[in-house]
Amino acid sequence: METVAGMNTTTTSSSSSTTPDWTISTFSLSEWRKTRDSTQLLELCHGVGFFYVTDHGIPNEFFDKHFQLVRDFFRLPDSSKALIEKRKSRHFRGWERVGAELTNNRVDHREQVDLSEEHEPYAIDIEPHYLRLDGPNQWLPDEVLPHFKEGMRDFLGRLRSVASELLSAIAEGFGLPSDFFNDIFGTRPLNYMKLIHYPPTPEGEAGVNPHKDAGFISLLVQDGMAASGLQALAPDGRWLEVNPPQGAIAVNIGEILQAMSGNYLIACVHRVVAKQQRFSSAYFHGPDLRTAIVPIDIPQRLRDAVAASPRHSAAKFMSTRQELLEGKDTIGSSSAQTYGEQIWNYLVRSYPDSVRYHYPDYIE
Ligand SMILES: O=C(O)CCC(=O)C(=O)O
Ligand SMILES: [Fe+2]
Repeated sequence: METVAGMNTTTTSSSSSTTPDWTISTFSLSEWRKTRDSTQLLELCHGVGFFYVTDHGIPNEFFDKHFQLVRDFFRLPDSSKALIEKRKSRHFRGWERVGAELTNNRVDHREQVDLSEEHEPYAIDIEPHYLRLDGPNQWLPDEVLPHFKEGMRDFLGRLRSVASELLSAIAEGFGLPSDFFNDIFGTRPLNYMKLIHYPPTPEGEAGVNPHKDAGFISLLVQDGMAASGLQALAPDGRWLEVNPPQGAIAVNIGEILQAMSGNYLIACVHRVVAKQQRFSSAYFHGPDLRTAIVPIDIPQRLRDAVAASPRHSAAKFMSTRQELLEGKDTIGSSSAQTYGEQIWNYLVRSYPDSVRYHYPDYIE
């Protein structure tokens, strides 16, 4: 069996045809630091669009402590968690109970806390309207949950560094300067994260329904090896179980990189169906909301590869709420023009009632 990045190619004796057998491969960040060779990384992001990053420098103990805090939070009574209820925040930060979120008009069976990098909010009537999403998080008082705020900020910072290094590696793979993507993050980058508690998923439902992520790339960690249920859609239409090796971080490409790379990199569709209770934290690496999503200059041979592959050339983006109401496929849209618009579309799709409450003039 010959192993190409992200793909095992087997030739069976009963047939002379070659059957690609898609897998999720590992990428060693410390190895890349030594070689600065990004070929494998680009292939992984062009293939499944999902991989495991190892040797990233964040020790296991850090994740263990993080998940102790996460479990402490979710163990609190609902009356305490409701102190930071997400519906109260016009920046869409805070806690939401199971069933509060929609993905593709289907309810997600999970409970979560949303946090972002924090900035002073803009004026309440700023235009474009999506800039109103930038602002503070909601935090529980320290006496309710000590050390939570520092712990979460620390986590956000650590994952941001790994994500930023991965973007350098991708930029170099395209023959661009190392800081190419990092330079467009601007003065108000909107990295955000979700702390998630999945109860066992009821039959016929999903912890989170199939979707592509907004932003550049997403980094996913989970508490406990056996408790996955995260699945990535392979190019052949099968769901691959995402089971990172101990200490590794699962990474997937977001819609910005798909759009900017002219679909050379693919934002992989994924979902969660949890067989047992699961805790995970997802970090979404995103720039300033004003960042324009414009195609970048990639080498001609990579453009040719997109043109030669219907899967790549026809790859789409998450449909807007309006498009879904009009009956469009769940992933049948073109790219948003800015990151702010991408995040706005996501919130309108997932939280129409909250958007109507905070921004009644901006949703039908
Ligand atoms: O829980 C996970 O591992 C993934 C969550 C996810 O895909 C998301 O929130 O976008
Ligand atoms: Fe996701």
